[in-house]
Amino acid sequence: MTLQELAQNKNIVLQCHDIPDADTVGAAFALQQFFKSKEIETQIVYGGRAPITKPSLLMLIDALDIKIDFVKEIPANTDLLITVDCQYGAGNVQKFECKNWAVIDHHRAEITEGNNTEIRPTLASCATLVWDLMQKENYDFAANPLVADALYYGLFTDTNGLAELRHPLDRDLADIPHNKALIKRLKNATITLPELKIISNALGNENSIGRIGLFKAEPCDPNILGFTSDVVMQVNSLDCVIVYCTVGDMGQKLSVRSCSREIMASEIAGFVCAGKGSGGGNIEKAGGFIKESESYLIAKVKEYTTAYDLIYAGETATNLETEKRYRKKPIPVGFVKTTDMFASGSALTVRTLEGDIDLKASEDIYIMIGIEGEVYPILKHKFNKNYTILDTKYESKAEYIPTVIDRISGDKRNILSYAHFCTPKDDKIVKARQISKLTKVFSYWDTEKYFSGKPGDYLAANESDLADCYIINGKIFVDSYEEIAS
Ligand SMILES: [Mn+2]
Repeated sequence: MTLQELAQNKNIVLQCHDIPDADTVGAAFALQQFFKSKEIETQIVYGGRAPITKPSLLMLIDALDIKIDFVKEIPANTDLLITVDCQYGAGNVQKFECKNWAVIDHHRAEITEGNNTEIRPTLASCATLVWDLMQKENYDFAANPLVADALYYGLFTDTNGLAELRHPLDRDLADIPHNKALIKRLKNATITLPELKIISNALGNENSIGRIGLFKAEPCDPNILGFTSDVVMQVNSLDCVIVYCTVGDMGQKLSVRSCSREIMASEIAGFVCAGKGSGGGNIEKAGGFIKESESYLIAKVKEYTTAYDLIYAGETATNLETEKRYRKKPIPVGFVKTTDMFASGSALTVRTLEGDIDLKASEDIYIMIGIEGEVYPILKHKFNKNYTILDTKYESKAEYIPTVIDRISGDKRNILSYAHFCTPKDDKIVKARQISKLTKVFSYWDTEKYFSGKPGDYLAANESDLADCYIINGKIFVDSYEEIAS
């Protein structure tokens, strides 16, 4: 679906979800401005039980002069109804009958029909989705700073102050120029006095499991959960914190914090929510939702505490020496010399689907691009020992190609334009074992973050240095390694 297709209609209504937040309102406002640029007038509405009371949202509406109406019905001559940050007919949005409707949303798909639906649950905010759709129409954000402010703030609020960005596109939107003074004022108008009371009650409602703090709040905005978990994370005897509240009949909304290198907040959030909702974020901060009971949530947290094997490369005995030998098939992969992209010494961030990797540009450091688009750094001498450079231009079919950003200048480059093909030399031999339990591996490379393996993945190490072990995705391993005689 493209915005250009939707712009074939005349009387368009943009509907926000009930109890609107900054993401739905900001995204609807941006869409309204897009249609305006095509000389199409639109109306922004929302239904439900109550009008907006949230102080920061009222401030946003006022500051950007957003016209939004709390309505009981939509005009009879509506040609197209677009639900924004929600899905036509879903539970969180009042259903206004309209023959022709479209959906622009980033939540899990709840509806199966509809010709005009753009639903991308991998994005952290609807603002990110609208930004992507408008970029594809070459919308001029620099000339329309209020639109940039609306989208930025939508993303900001849906990700707990950018702490729970998920997709590379979220991180790209987070870099958009915006009105810092306005965002600062909005940031400091997020709670009301009654909400402060909810926070204070939650702080006293503790039920921790070992060093994982569990705190229950009364039903409240996700912001309030995030605020509370930030405070609780400061407690010296806790490594990780989950603050949650029950919403609706049987759902739990959670905010997660971690200060331990053995627990990634995004991972425990994903673990707890797996199959029952969705959870994600980054290493230190994450959030999630499950359609399950409170006791289910507590049981999952208990399960997490024993679900993983921990391996510290070089310290933990892995017994890989007794495993089978595998030869890496000579499948071409990509590589980039960091100094081909940026001047030596530049502080770089490689933005990947799995998260950001920080590096310095150096003659000695190359970046490898695997067959699934996964990237990892490699030292030049290791590269020369293990790979032969090919003379063909690099191409990739991976879903998302990493970008590399100079952290000082903000310069952004697509890794594809600088990459070349190489093939592993025949002598890359590893010993490997399929793992049957969730496993965290701290590699030589990064002592702050671990690689997570799931059952079916492989624990492997170069035959010449068995202590330098790492995880290889099960599918990638099967595709790119073959067993050889011992
Ligand atoms: Mn949203």
